[in-house]
Amino acid sequence: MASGEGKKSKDNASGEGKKSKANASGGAKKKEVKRETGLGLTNSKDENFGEWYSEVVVNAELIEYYDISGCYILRPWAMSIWEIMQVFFDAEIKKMNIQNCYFPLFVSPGVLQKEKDHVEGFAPEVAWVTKSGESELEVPIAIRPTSETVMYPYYSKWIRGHRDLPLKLNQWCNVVRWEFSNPTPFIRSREFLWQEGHTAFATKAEADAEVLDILELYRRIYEEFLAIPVVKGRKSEHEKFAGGLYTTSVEAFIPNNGRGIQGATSHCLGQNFAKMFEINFENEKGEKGMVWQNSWAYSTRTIGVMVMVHGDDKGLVLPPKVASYQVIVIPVPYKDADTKGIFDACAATVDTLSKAGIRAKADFRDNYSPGWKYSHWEMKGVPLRIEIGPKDLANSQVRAVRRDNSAKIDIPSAKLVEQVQEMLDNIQQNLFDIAKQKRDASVETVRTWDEFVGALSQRKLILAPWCDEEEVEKDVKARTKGEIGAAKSLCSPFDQPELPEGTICFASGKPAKKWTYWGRSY
Ligand code: 87F
Repeated sequence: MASGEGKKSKDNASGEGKKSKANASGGAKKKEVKRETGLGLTNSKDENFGEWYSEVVVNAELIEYYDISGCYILRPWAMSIWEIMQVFFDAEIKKMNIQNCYFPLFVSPGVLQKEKDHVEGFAPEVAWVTKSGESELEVPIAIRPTSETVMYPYYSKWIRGHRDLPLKLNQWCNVVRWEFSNPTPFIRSREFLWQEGHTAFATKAEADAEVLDILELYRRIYEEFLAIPVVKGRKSEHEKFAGGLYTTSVEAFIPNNGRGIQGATSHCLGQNFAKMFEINFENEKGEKGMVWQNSWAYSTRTIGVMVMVHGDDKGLVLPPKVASYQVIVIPVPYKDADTKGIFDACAATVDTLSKAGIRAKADFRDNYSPGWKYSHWEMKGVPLRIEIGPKDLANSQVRAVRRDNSAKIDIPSAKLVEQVQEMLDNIQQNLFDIAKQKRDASVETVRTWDEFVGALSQRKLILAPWCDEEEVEKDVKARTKGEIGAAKSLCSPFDQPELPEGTICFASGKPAKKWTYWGRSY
């Protein structure tokens, strides 16, 4: 790795662009650690968001820090969330006749630089292999930051006639971008996992349709799986992928620090890459044409957004749809209780739930108390806890406790599956509803520059009428530059409020063309 940077930095997620000095002033913000168990968080989400995030991802056993800054170990608890989303997305794209493939991790310098415009701005982030053992490589080799330049020479080779189209490939892989600003687990890391889709069509109409079909899948990942509301929209010329024609995205919002976050992108590349890589085909009439291309991706960033949106002061809160255990069953034997009976009831509960397709697990460890287990599984965000003690055994019932709102109910054993399923569905819906309430409460519609600046200082997600001029966006960035980062456009929502004739741009005073979301962002 040419960058040779191995120093350990303590990452944070405050999104304030600098390290927050955690509790330097005497720990007034610290909550007392539960010393007896070692469980519990020392930082609170509302008071010290960045430190809280760093603590949650580690204490919930999602990640472990690594000795290379910006690189993180994804532990099974994180990987299982990724896999659940992967199973969904992979099946959906297969229904669309998109096929999986795998291209190499390494890129030769010639190929990487072929599409200059696209690589230029990103060049500082490309990591290079320069040595093998002690000897310098004759030609250094780049590590893929994305795979356009890796794949498209072969698209040129494989596509000859209209019968070779559409060509629709996807790969699940890792990419490396040697970021220098504020690394944050899941949100901005130097290596991350994603899927990247790269498709080629005979017509623009087909490409346009696919851009939106994929974007809808991304919306579903966020809203249906992660219980996070997103806005679908189009990126400005300034914020789009420079190598493409236009970029669409799903945008989420973190109310605690007032930052927007791009959740996933679906680009129409137009014919830019086709020109560069000579991806041509002959149509039915024997005429030559250039393909229309798309590319699209979502990454492990999804998991970070989920932690930020739903987590609380007890730790992670997992939406049931992505929880690897949806139910944790904990035996609560008292001194003289029928311990074997209780353990058997726990095992039977897991068995019944599992047979019904509910992901359940019992914690039979005998070196931890029930209280410790409660805290442990709360920290890990398991949606539903089932406790079984002597009274429950006697009454043929179990006690269920929700992670999202701590509500407790007794469920008769005969109605176990039905009621647990109903509670899980309620938790999923409740998490989405609360996240949407908070997001919506953060939206502020403004019409003037003064209102814009006021809303920005209150960490709002700002909806403003805009003239859609690139120079004006650059000006907004320049005028809002400061300690905690400049404001930029997030997207112009597809779902546009009415824009009455004569509405003027909040920043330039020129006629407004569209409503656009603005804010600070990750
Ligand atoms: C970093 C280094 C080199 C982003 C980079 O969004 C190149 C790039 O091209 C780069 N960071 N990008 C843009 C990626 C565009 C596009 N690629 C396929 C996607 C979706 C998946």
